[in-house]
Amino acid sequence: MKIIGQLIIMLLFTCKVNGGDQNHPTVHADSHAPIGVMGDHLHKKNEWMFSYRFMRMEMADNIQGSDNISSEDIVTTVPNRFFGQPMMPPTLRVVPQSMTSEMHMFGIMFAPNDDITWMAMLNVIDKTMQHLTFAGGKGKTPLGQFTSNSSGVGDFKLSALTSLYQDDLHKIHINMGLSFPTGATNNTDEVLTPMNMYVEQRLPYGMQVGTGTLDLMSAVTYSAHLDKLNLGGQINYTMPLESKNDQGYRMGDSFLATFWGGYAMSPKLSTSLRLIYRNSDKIKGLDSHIIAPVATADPNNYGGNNMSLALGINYVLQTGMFKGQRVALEYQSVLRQKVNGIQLKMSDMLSIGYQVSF
Ligand SMILES: [Cu+2]
Repeated sequence: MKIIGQLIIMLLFTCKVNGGDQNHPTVHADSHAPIGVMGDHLHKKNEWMFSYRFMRMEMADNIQGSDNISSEDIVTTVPNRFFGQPMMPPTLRVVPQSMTSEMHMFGIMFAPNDDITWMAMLNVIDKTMQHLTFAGGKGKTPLGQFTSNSSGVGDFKLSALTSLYQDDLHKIHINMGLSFPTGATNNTDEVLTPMNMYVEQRLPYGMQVGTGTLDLMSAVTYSAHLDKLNLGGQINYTMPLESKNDQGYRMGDSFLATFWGGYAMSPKLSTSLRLIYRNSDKIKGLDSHIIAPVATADPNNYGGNNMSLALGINYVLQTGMFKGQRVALEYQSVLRQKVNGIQLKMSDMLSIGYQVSF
């Protein structure tokens, strides 16, 4: 957190030096999409933008498909796909209870000309999962709880944004990018086994901070401004370009569609409402180091779809040394979800962001 504080101070200072230009156009609060949307705008020739976003996502309780399932039902009825291997019981014995994912996202945008804007992003990720282990090979007796933690730098992303159409009212652009496998896929932590031993193990897929594959990211974005009202939408598709990573698997393709509307109460302040639909496939392949009687160790228990609604607020500072800097917040809540197999239930997501261009 200290490093982030220093970085923000550095950015503020940079802006004071470069942002003093009185010819710089006034930035309005509603000139960008809600803060949870990535790559929603292009820049003018020679413009730079730095952004920092903090995202926090909470998950709790388990669902099978879209129905709740208790920890006791999981450990007595759900088969363990590793049954038959040494020390592996016939049913699952460890149940995730909750998960918190935090991301610090650093982004840079630069436009060498009016037709193309480059965007680079790097995330620092921190994931924590609470588990409940049940005693022995069968039964409903809890043994104890344990927490897994995994953190590090995620996958580095580089995209190019190009305008397809633009008039006074509407804009359409496409994003094409690559996600490079800079994030780790082999993080480990101590886990409590049903035999009451603490063992250092490779953490399941969802606890890793990278995908391990080179991924293609594509998106098309539409936005419109009508006086105090702004509307927009973005459709994203991400797919791995490799059939498997060094560990032997690949993440599923993912699709995201989002639509938003914003209202500017003043040039400084705007609010937004956004609908988000996500769909992702299960993991293909298997990491032979991930073997445990827990749902997260099975590649079939990944992917699914969900629909969320987000409320956002944007504020732009328009005078003084902070001129043109934008701070924004977006709070997302899941309306409905359906998962492949058994997974923790997504609940809320909070995004806080800071953007400055010069
Ligand atoms: Cu930008």
